[in-house]
Order: sequence, then structure tokens, then C-alpha cells
Amino acid sequence: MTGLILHHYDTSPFSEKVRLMFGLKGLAWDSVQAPVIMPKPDLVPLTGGYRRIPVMQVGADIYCDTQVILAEIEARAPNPPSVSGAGWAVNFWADRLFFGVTVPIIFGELGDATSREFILDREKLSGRPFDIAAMKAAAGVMRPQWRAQAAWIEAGLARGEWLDGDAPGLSDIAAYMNLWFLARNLPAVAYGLLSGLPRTQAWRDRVAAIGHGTRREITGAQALQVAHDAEPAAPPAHDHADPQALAVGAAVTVAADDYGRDPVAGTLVAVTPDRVVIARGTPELGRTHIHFPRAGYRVGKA
Ligand SMILES: N[C@@H](CCC(=O)N[C@@H](CS)C(=O)NCC(=O)O)C(=O)O
Repeated sequence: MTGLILHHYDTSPFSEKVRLMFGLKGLAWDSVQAPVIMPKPDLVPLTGGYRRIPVMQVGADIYCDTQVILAEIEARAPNPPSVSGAGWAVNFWADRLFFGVTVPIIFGELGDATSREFILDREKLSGRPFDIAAMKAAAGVMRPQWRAQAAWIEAGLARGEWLDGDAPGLSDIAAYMNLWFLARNLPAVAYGLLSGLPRTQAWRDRVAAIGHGTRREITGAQALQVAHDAEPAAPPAHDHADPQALAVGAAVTVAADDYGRDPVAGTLVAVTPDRVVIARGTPELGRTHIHFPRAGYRVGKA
């Protein structure tokens, strides 16, 4: 075991950010391939109900959402450093705004070939109809939106090879996710939308060449056994200036504020300005600590 376990699937764009971060840091990691739709019987016991992908696991510590996963990788493997300038803000833009225009472009084209099971699953995930006709109608409007945001990457590369400066980092990986997702599904559309953006085209190849580090497959059952056999690591120091005045030991729920809002219930272990950690205990796994970002998540009283 390498210690780092990633629950993911190969076609997941958010997972591609984490795989590239493993590559950037030259890390070895264990891969558990999760299903693309529910049920996810080897994942949900670890997360307490969070179903999105990817999830990172280190022993009995479970990291939900790429924001907290990437921060944890940075903390555990600080060299080479990956966070500079407005890296976290670029990451949130790429996850929400840039991704928000990439999805309708892809599913406006591919929606008719999408299985009924997938559509029903994503309707449950979003709480909204998976409206292929609306995505088709929106795709035309979204293409210039997408290209405008790709042009920001082009502008960001005017003075160097990387958005992060002299070396690749979080901004490069985050911004790249949407190019990867579009090009993997609709290569001709990506080619068209990137034409006239030569620095971005060359940068895309450089980011892809970062690779994924050293990957080894393990099973979901093995990952559950790892959690069962481990104790959670010492949590971060609790922020007593927390604006919600959350108290250690309180019964809370944590839920995403965009989609996949299933609340996860637990006992508050610590909050920091950018993270919330809750504890859960089950007969199957014993005590686990589940980590979520603050940005994009709501913490409520259980
Ligand atoms: N903000 C989350 C978003 C994750 C996300 O949207 N993941 C997609 C796959 S790329 C997902 O979970 N889709 C539903 C599923 O796989 O069940 C993150 O950064 O991790």
C-alpha cells in the first residue's frame, strides 16, 4: 500500500485534476475504480453519504471534493510546491464557472447517446431534469462562453509556459480539466474552439505530459479494510474565530451547495477557515474523520 488511495473513475474530469497532481508531485498511489452511477457500496460507507467522485482516503481519513484533496496532497507532499498566486481562486472558477459551460456543450452533443440509467442518476444528483433539449439549445450560446474563458488561459500564458509561473501548479491543473473533458468527448469541437489560441494548445500538451505518477489498482474491499484497520490522524487546530461559531463535539451535517447535496452527519472535530472535519463511527469501519472544504459546502446543526 502506498498510503494514498483515490476512489475515482477514468472518465471523471475532477479526478483528472487529482491524478495530475499525483504526477506533478511524483507520487505513488492506489486506485479504486468506483462506479459511474449509484449505488457505490464501497464508497458511501467511507463518506457517510457523500457520493461524488473523486474521494481520497489515507487510512481512516476521508477527503471529499478536489478542493480539499488537492490541499491535502500539497500538505503531505510540499515539494515541488504547487500553490501560488490566486491558485485556489482559479481552481474554484474552473470547478464551477468553466465546468458549468463545458457540461452543456458536451451533453448537448452526446445527450442522445446517453443511457437512461445515467440520465436518471444525474437527475437525482442535481435535483433537476437532465434536459438534453435545453442543453442542445444552450450549446450554441455556451461555445463562445467557453472560448472566452479559454482565451483567458491564452492571456495567462503570454509571459511564460505555465499559468503558475516558471513551473506547473494548481492553476494549470485546474484550468486544464475542462480542456481535457471537452477534448476527450468532442475532439473536433475542442479543436475548433482552441483554434487561434496557439499558446493554450501547446500548454495543453505540456500539462498532459505531467502524467499521473505511479498508479496501482486495489479493490474497494481492500480500501474498506484499510479504513477499518486505521485510526484517524490528528486533526487540524480548531478555528475559534469561526464565523458560524461551530463548537467541537457538536452534532452537525455537511452538504455541498451545488449538486450532490446529500448531507453527511457527524460530530464536529475541527473547522479551519477552509476546511471542516467531522467524525463518524460505525461497527464496520470504527472511527473515521471526513474532511470537506468550507467554500461550496454548508455546515448545519444536525
Ligand atoms: N466539487 C466536486 C465536484 C465533483 C464532481 O462533480 N464529480 C463528478 C464526476 S467528475 C460526479 O461526482 N458525478 C457524479 C458521480 O460520479 O456519481 C469536486 O471538486 O470534487
